[in-house]
Amino acid sequence: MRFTKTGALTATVALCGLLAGAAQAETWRAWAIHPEDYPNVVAMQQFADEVTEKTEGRIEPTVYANGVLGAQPDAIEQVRAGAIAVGNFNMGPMGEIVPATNVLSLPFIFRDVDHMHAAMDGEIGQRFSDALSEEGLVALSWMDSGSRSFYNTKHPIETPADMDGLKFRVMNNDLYVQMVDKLGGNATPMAYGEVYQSLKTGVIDGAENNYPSFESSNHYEVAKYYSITNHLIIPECICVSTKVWDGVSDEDKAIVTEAAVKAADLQRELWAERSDASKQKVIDSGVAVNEVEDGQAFQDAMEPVYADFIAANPDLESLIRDIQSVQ
Ligand code: GTR
Repeated sequence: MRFTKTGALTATVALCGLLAGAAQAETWRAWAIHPEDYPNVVAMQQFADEVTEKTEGRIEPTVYANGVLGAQPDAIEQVRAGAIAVGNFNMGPMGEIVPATNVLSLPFIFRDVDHMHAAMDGEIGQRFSDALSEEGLVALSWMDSGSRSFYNTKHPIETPADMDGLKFRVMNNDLYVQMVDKLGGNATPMAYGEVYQSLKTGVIDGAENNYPSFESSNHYEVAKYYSITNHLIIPECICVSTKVWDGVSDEDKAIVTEAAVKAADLQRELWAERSDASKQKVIDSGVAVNEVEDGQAFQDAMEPVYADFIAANPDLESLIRDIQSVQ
């Protein structure tokens, strides 16, 4: 091949044209912690497809599943920095960044999942969205995450005394350390991706999660006792980086928001099915599932956690009371 000056010029002009075209299409990296077939990731994929289609490729999200873009606390920071555009985040690790969201990590703050939805789909959800937006995150919609219970490799937990001497992995939030401590166990904050190996090698004795996570992470292969305490019901968001959002046109903001709301609707539907299926799968595999004898004992043990939290965050007491009074 022979290069002439004009040829090189034409090629350069063509390349610039291509690059300019590419610059108009915004590629968004979307963070997701779970595997591709998990309800949240299926929903994120639907979100990505719909955004690409309806914006005619002006915004093209790509979903990175299995936490490959990093552990959750780091990914939240990356979204705030604008390096990752969007993510499906649990409010648990969010508390370290957005203090108001810690209210959602108070054990037994919601009576049940319906109570959580009633609060988050209304004015209270808006208060959390406002708090998130002050820290660089735009919450577009709220997903379900069921309720979390303890599981371990040693024996069933019937009363808080059964947690004595057991080491539990918790998500990265000091409230969970206090929670386990007040129940008599030992807590170790750890990234989700490290839990399976740590259970297997005995670095920890247990952890806590909902059925779909317990099952899809394969923790159930190692931890054969799942004890229903339902101590945490923590919502999850589809959250976009404010840094990215500020550059989006109003027309595309409307498209992205609608896609996120539809994705959350799909997630909630799939969630209900997956919870049942995961429960059945773990039971079939030989996991002993038990209801704790006295759920009230677990709730009573949380009184000092609430007292300390309110003492340290007096401005959040009214939010706690408002949530509790949602019917
Ligand atoms: C799951 C949740 C994840 C992550 C995980 C964990 O239920 O969907 O976002 O928070 O729990 O325990 O780290």
